[in-house]
Amino acid sequence: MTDHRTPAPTFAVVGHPNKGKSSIVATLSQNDSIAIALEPGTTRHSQAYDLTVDGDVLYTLVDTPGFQRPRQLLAWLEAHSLSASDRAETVAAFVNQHRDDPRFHDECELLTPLVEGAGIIYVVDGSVPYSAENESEMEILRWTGRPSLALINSIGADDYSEHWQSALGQFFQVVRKFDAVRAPFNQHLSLLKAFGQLEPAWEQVLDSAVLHLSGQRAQRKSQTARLIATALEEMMAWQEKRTLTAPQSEAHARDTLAEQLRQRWYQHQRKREQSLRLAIEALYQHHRVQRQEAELRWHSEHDLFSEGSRQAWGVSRTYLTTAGFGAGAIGGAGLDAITLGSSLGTGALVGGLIGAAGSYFYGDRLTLPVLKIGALRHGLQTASFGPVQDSQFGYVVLGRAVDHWWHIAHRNHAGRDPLDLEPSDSHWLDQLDSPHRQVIHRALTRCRKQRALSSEQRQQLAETLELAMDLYHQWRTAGG
Ligand SMILES: Nc1nc2c(ncn2[C@@H]2O[C@H](COP(=O)(O)OP(=O)(O)OP(=O)(O)O)[C@@H](O)[C@H]2O)c(=O)[nH]1
Ligand SMILES: [Mg+2]
Repeated sequence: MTDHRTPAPTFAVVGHPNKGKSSIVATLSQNDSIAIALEPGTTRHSQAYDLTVDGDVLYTLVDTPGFQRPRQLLAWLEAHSLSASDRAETVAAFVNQHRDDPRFHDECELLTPLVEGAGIIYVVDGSVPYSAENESEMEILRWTGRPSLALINSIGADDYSEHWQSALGQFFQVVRKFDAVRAPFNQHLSLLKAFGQLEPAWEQVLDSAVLHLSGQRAQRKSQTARLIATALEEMMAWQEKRTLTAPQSEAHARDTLAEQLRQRWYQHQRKREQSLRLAIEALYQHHRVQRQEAELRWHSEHDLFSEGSRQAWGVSRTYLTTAGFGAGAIGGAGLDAITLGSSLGTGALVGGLIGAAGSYFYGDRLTLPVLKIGALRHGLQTASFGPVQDSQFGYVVLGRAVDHWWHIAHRNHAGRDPLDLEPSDSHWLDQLDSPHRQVIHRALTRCRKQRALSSEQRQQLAETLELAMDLYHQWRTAGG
């Protein structure tokens, strides 16, 4: 727990205009609502952002406007200071006297949190050369007497960080490289540890912040696994039903009905998938992720039900045979029982069909649900569409969900690029061992037969999905 006797430290993120100050604040406070833009002068006022975990504020970051007139400000300080011992007071006096002076609006905004006791995070752009202009800024910051750290954030492609390192080292206790957009989570943590080194009173608070954030990250992963498990359960079992008042004997009427129910079924599945996306994004405090298109057309060429989607996300035949089901090829006679496209060559079918517990699934193709019309009872008939007839659909949903999770979990809050989810061409789930494959496969099969999972089975599925997520991460980071 956070020690409530020690207040959470506050850091003011300061520097030249347009060097990534707001980006650093967004990433370290996990807040994607902060304005970040190409134009200098985007941030006009100082604004504090808390990082909270379970209601505890772990630290506060203050986003500030950039220095506009550092030389004039430094000249004023030098003219008004009597000795080195009154420098911090001289800075405070400057702010007091210039609060309403429009020429020094930005300087007063950025110095105020420092006068009030914040630590300093000075941000520079390592992709442009060091310039003497920065010296006045660094000198002013030194005058405040506050604990300070410099971050070299790289906006462009060039690298001048070594020059920066030696210059910054003369003014700041700690100098670190930190890319607001790309720095991985463990670098966020090591940066927090570095903040703790600035002042003895902050060390323990920031060490505990690191623990809290690591714990939160692990928890978010488990929660994601549960969210995916629930979505899979619902989507596998989903059925559109309608009660018919007149018997649907005519082929034309049946086709129309099938089309209506099919549309509704697809729409429901797409919406359910979208709500899963949003739930995972909310869990990671990403509220403004831009996807390429409107919800239902999201990644339309890899739509939930397309052949491309199946190829990208479905599992292989080999996978299915090792999911623990009695595998056996069925001869041509069995084919009529399944709604397969006629385009499939016989060669592709050999060994491809697996009979399991009275159901069929075909590893190389997504079998779509069909319209069923029940027997006439009391003058009424029920028409139904769904659930899916095989589990391949579940693997597609799972693959897409895990991929989306991974991108969200590794997205910094300074990121403003649209999220483009490229389908994978590798069956990463092949890394999963046979017992765990069985857990997933049994759950999917159970759900599509509309038998509810017990709470134990649900828990087991979520734990297995979490393992699958780890494997996905390993596959990704191994350069897959
Ligand atoms: N590639 C890359 N771009 C960055 C990074 N940090 C900032 N930028 C870009 O640099 C520009 C300025 O970023 P801001 O975070 O708004 O900079 P700022 O210092 O707050 O700017 P002002 O508020 O105008 O003083 C934006 O276009 C950002 O997208 C980074 O780490 N990598
Ligand atoms: Mg800004």
